[in-house]
Parts: sequence; C-alpha cells; structure tokens
Amino acid sequence: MASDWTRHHAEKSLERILPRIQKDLENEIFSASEEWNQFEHRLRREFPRLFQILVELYGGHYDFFFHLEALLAATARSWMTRPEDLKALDAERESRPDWFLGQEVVGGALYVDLFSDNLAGLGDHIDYFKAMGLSYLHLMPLFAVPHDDNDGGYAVSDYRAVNPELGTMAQLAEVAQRLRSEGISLVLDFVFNHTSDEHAWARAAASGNSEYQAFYHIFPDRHMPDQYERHLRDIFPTVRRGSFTWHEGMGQWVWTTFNSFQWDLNYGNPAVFRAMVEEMLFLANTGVEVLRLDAVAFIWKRLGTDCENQPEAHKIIQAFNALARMAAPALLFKSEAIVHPDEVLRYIDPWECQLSYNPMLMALLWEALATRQPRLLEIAMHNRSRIPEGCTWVNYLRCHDDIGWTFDDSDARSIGIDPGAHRHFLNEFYTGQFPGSFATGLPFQFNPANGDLRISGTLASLAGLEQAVEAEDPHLVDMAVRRIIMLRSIVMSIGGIPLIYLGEEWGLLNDYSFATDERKARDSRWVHRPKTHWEEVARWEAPGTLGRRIYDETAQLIRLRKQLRALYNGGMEVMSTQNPHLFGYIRQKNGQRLLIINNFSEHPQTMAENRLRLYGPGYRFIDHITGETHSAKAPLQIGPYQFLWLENKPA
Ligand code: OTU
Repeated sequence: MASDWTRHHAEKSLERILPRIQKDLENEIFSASEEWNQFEHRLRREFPRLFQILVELYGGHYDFFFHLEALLAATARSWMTRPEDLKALDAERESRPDWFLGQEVVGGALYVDLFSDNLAGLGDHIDYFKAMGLSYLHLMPLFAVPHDDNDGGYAVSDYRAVNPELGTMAQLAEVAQRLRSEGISLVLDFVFNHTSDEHAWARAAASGNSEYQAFYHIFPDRHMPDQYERHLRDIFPTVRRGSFTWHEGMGQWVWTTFNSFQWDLNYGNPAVFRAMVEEMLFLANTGVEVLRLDAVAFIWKRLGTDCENQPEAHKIIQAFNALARMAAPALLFKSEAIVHPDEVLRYIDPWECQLSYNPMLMALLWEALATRQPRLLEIAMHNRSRIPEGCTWVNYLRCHDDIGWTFDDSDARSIGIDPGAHRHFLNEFYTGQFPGSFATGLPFQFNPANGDLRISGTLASLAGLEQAVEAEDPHLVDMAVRRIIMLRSIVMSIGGIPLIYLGEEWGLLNDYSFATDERKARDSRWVHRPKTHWEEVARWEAPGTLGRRIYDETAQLIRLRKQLRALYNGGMEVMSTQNPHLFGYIRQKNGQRLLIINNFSEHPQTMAENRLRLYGPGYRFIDHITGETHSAKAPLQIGPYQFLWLENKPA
C-alpha cells in the first residue's frame, strides 16, 4: 500500500500534471466528458500505488517528472481514444471481474501461419473454435519480425505492425472483434524483455545514437559482461555460450539472453519503461483481452545476481498493471516464467499477473507418466500450487516451447529422488533412449558445461503414439491414446484454465520437416510446431479413425468440464489414494465435490474402499466420465490410464 509520504506527493504531482493533460486533451474531453471522468476516477484510484513504484524505480533520475507526465498523458490519450466496444467490454469486466475463473473457460493456442496460413484464413475457423468450446485463444507472436530466424515471432521489430506474411493490424483488430462477438477472448504475446536487432530502436543504437544505445545493455568491452556472466545461466547454450553478443558495427557487446538477434531492453532507463507502456497500451486497444508477458523473469539486471526474478521485475509488471487498470480495465496479464516453482508463484497476484502458465504441473505430469508414480506431482501440488483469490493457473501439457524439468529439489529428495540423476533419466526417457521408453522426443539446448537439457516433442509423440503407429501395434496405440486423454483430463479438472495447443485435439505427431529449413533447423522446438493440413483433418474426421477418437474424447472432456461447477477456478486438495500409481485430488466448489482419481500405470490398479468412504455419506459414487455407479463397499477397480471424476450420490 502507498505510504502517507507517497500519497501526499502523489496528490501534489497530480495537482501539477492533471491540468496540463486536460489542456492537451481538451478536444477529446469536450466531446466525451463522461469518459474523462471515468479515467480521472481510475487515475486517482491507481496513482498512489503507481507513483510509489515509479519513485522506487526511477525517482533518482533527473528527468523523473518529465517521464511521469509524459506517461500519464499517453495513458490518458490511450483511454480517450480506446474504441467504444472495448470501453463497453471494460464496463462489463469491471462488473464481473472473475469472468476468467469459470469452469466454462477453455483455452487454445496456435501459430496463425501453421494453423490457417494467415489472419484472413483464421477468420474462416472461428466456427471450429466455437465447436470445440474454446473461449480463450492465444495467437502466437504475429508482429513484424526479421525475415530470417526470428525465434518463432519472439524477436519483435515493430509492436504496431503485423508480420506482412500474416496480414495487417486492421485484420488483427477485425479478428479480435469477431472472436469477441463469439465469446472468445483474444490472447497475444507482449514480448517486452527484448526487441529484435531490426527494431527501429536497435537500428538507431547500432547507428551510434546514444539515446537509443541507452535502451539496451551495451558495453565497450568484456569487463562488465564477464562480471555479470559469473552468475548468469545460459538459456540458449547451443546458440552461443554466455548472454552477450559482439556487435561489429558498434564495436560493442550487447546483452542477448536469448538469440543473438534478440537484444534485452534496459528497464533501468525510464524512457524504456515509458516507451514499452505505450506499445502495451497500443496493443490493448487492438482488442486483445490477455497479454502473455514473455520472459518476465529476465527484465531487471543486477550485478552479482543471476539477473532473474529481481524485485524490480515485479515492480515493473505491477506498474503495467496499474496503468492497464486506468486505460484498459478489461486487460489481464498472463505471466510466462519458466523458473523455480516458488518464483513462478511470486508473479501471480491481482495487482501483478492475474494468470500464469503452470510449468511445474506440466513437467511433473510428464515425470509421473515416465515413472508411473505421481509422488513428486503430489508433493509439489500440495506444497507449491496455491495462488491468491482472483488469480488462476493456465494449465497445459505442451506448448510451442520445450519441456524443462522444473521442480523443487528438496521435494524430490524428500522422497528419495536425486534431482540431478532424475532429470537425466527424464531426458533419456523422453528422447526415447531409456530402455522401454514409449516416448519420441528431441533434445533441446544441451549444455555440456552442466548436462542441462530440455525436451521438444508433441503431446502425441511424447505420449507414445508415434512409436505405436510406427509399430502398427493396436494395443500400443490404445495405451498412447489413453495417456493423451488422461493427461488432458487432469489439465481440464485440476484447477485453472486448460490450454489446448491446437493440433493436440487430433493427436498430431512430431513434424521433422524443420530440419531441412535453414531458418528453423537449429531449433528443435519446431518439431512440435506442426502445420495443420486440413485435407488430412478431413480424413481424420471419419468415424473410427484415430484422430476422430482423440478429438471426440477431448471434446467430451471440454463439455463435461463446463457442466461441473466444482471445477470453478482452483483450490485442489491432494487425496491420499494409498496406491503409488494413483494420483487423486478433490475439487470442491459451489456445493459440489468431485473426487478425481488418475491411474498413471498401464496396468489395472485398485483403490481401497475405505479411501472412498471418507467422502460419503453413503457408499454410492457416480463417475461423470462413464456414467457408471461405483460402491464404496468394495475396492475400486481402475483400468490402465483410466481416470474417474466421482461424485457422491447417496441412493
Ligand atoms: C520464451 O521462452 C518464449 O516462450 C520462447 O518461445 C522464446 O524463445 C523466449 O522466451 C524468448 O522470447 O521466457 O522463462 O527454454 O521456454 O526461453 C524463459 C526456452 C522463457 C523457453 C524460455 C522461455
């Protein structure tokens, strides 16, 4: 909360700044005085918190008040020019702020070019999204990028222009409007840790412009980079060792956490913060409803630290949050932090990011599938998955990125697992090298210095379908499909927004064509970014096909989730099944309680009847998945990879 000092100085600042902003905007205010009053109300509500953060971050800069006034003027202008239908959405969302927590919310994610060639083609598939029951759609980065390697869109050259290969900003706004009219919320990436080296700011820096060189972390020699690198981890060690790239033109070193064409922005510079706020607010007015904040962990650098998850990184996002509440109240933030689970939790807060990817759940679902024993998953979900009211997880099995084996080492040791050896086993298993592994995956970013490795591969290929189809073995195919659907059922029921990485609904296998594309060959993540061939989908839609089975069983889970009010948002409670292969949890909300049991083994399992009896009264339980009734008078028989959503229904 803002201190008295802050509140006093915030008010004094506003007294000085507001009249000047009102003068700037007098025409807009004259024609829309009610809108201005709404803004002024929100500004006065959020400003003390924002002012305190900005004083902490930038108070020492001589031009602090210049940036503050310019920031508020840009924010006011963004609100006053925000389209009317988005202002209507703002009002609706302010009256129903928990809209994204409901069990009816189901998400999808796709690459526009791989799914539909371009934005125009995407518009032809809105009925497809509706038929699946999607209410949230993440379009992978589609802004202007370098033509050659651009990290799958994550090297942005212009936040205000769509990649011409995909379409135009007008088409993006039109797609956003059509999706919104169908009840589907558009989600876009805000890649704000870095820009491409072709962004106007980077070009100006490269040409020697000192003002724009201060937008990045640029060093004349290796002295500082060497100091920093003593504590940094290599994120892309196969691209280059270390986090800095020599720029011949400038004759200087540039901080490049990721690819060498991705230049980290310097948020220690208030001009960078202000410039990125303006880009964010521009995006907000295109109709995006959730911004996926990319690589949040890396945005603040501090010598002597690993430069990840620094307190100022959280402050910057909280400042974005305050400004969005002023000028785009409907806008939500989704944190993308692939870091230690406890650090992931710290980005999740109504005043920071209301949503977050759940990388720990994703990694540990795959861990439990390999070991057939969800012990680590149980401990982790019990210890490290609680988030504040008004926030939610975004739960996923796969996405466009790799799998990193993120879990807490002390959790592993507490059940006799050596963390390092276990990560090595998981990498062996999911690259198919471990004897008996059902998985077909590729290595990503092997680091010879520490043995670190991550995994690439689609849901279906990692779950064994690729191996089974190649072996033409119907039993193995059945086991693979059961794994896919069981994992999907957990993401649908464990608490949060389930995210389907489109293509998964048909069981798409790895696409190895990337290896012959010079723009993609060095990045194995392209193996799980397959193109959707709609003529093939048409064949899969035929009854009895494998694709049909996977699609139908996925669609049934989506329909069922939407009907069960116990699945509203989060708050799962791990259940003791007393069987090492069974992962159980309870979902209890809105007067309904579900017992959800998952068999992570390819062999039938039983659960002692007394486990069920704890959740009576009476012995009768109905399984919402099959409609069957189970009695707690006998052990529960559970088939290979079977999952049950049980509700106690006294006779
Ligand atoms: C994110 O990735 C994106 O999701 C990746 O697709 C990009 O390559 C990267 O940022 C740069 O924009 O932010 O917390 O391990 O999972 O780099 C780390 C690779 C990230 C990605 C990781 C992640």
